[in-house]
Amino acid sequence: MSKFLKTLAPAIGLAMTATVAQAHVTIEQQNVAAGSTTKLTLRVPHGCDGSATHTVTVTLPEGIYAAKPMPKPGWELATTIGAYETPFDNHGTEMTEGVREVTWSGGHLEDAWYDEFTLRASVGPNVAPGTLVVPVTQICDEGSIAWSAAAGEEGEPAPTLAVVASSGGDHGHGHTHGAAMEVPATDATVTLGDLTIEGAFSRATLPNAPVAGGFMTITNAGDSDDRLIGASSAVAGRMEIHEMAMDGDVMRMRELADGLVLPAGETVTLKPGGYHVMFMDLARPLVEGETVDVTLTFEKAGDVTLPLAIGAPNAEGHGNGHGQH
Ligand SMILES: [Cu+2]
Repeated sequence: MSKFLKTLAPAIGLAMTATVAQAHVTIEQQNVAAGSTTKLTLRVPHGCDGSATHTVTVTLPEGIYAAKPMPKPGWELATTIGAYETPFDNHGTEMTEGVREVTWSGGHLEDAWYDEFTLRASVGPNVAPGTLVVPVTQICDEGSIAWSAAAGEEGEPAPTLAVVASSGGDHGHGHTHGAAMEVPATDATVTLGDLTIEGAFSRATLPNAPVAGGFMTITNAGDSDDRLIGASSAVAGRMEIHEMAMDGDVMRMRELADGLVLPAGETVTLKPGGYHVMFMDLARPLVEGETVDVTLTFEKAGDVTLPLAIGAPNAEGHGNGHGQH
């Protein structure tokens, strides 16, 4: 019996390591607008299989320009300059080269600790909406991890950045509102008592992504307020109702514990960067082009199940097709 337990112990230890390794190096900022200048925060949640990290290198993809890394106390900063495939118009000055790689080295980040590595950069105005892969190499006292695999590739997943369409000149730099990405629509309009729900969509997720947002427009034509108090789906272990709010200069989401109020006679829009229903503990990735059923629970109107169209990872809204207005 004791022999059996000894054999089991390493297996259990291995399983726990595998669970911890699910946390990946990621970029905090989820969506950046073409033509904007943005802060990019690399999050390093663990070392290399227990070993402390001493070096972090990020390779900036084509389309990311004029990068300026933030120095970190206790770490040496080095950059590699290289040519841009497409020159960048930096406020009237053509830049043909710039920082393509940033390395923070000589630090000491224990496996049990967490740290962030920051830079500021511009996204080219002509970068097409889509996913930019931002490879990171993490070097530890023992071993290293190449966070370099694109979605569907073998290996550790690279951090990614979703580029959304520029909102045009009138909103200034850094805004991601009003982006024009559209989703293959289900065109489902669902009514439930006085409520009309339209344009329900979500976004494709990367493999192993734990969460996703669900978005829609809800109109309450009645003369009393209602409230969205719950949601559920077969693809999520559980769901919550969230809002986005500024925390300092960082946008964060938080749960609306009392639900989302739907005032009488008004329309409330759940959209990226605002209110959303949150798929937690995703059972599988959401795949572009699919639909998933979600059941919404309202305080007064009761329950309704409706399909959400899964759009691109950076989808900003529900539409009737590309380029139509
Ligand atoms: Cu959320």
